Amino acid sequence: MTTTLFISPGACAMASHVALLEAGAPHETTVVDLKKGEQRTPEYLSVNPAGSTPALRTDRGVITQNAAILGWVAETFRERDLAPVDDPFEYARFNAFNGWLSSSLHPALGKVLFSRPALEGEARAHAVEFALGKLDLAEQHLVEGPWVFGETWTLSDGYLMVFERWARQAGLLDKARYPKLNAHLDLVQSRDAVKKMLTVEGLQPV
Ligand SMILES: N[C@@H](CCC(=O)N[C@@H](CS)C(=O)NCC(=O)O)C(=O)O
Repeated sequence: MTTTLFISPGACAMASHVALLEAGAPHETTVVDLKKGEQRTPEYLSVNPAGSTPALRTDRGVITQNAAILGWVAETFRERDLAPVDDPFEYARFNAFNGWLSSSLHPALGKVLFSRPALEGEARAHAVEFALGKLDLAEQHLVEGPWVFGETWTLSDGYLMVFERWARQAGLLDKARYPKLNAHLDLVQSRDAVKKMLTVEGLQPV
């Protein structure tokens, strides 16, 4: 089965893109240019009525949400050891972390980076502090190091990388305040699947 992943280069769909590459899953990518508003064309809305990327078209229909796509990839390609799918407790922790990225870290950083019109003054300062607080939580409590779940790499590492890249590009990933997250980003970007994803999306390591 070949799937089609709808991506926007550099956006959060990088997490699902890395997952397919780590799995060795046969797939194609289709670019949805968010700057041109292609996520709101009738053609794309027929794929994902929510008008956001990623979306993964499979032979059974479309899956949206990075967290769900990561779970689907991990379960479909079990033999690749992409997540602790055979241990209900550890798998719940994997899903909890991905849910936190989706519902907490992503919106907090997204507000700083993508608010239109751009935030200014006190509003921006407040949004930055809020986002830094989320990164503090990851640094101090959620990420074990060197990978999110200690010695074992999982698909959560590719998902966290998205937000570490955004934070570093925005000058928010201070090396002294976030040593673990900085080391994690460098480690993730050295993986072959991640290098391939960056090449396909026309990006560079940051
Ligand atoms: N929680 C969703 C977030 C999806 C999302 O917000 N994607 C952004 C790109 S990072 C998007 O497509 N935005 C387009 C828009 O809001 O118009 C997921 O992880 O899949």
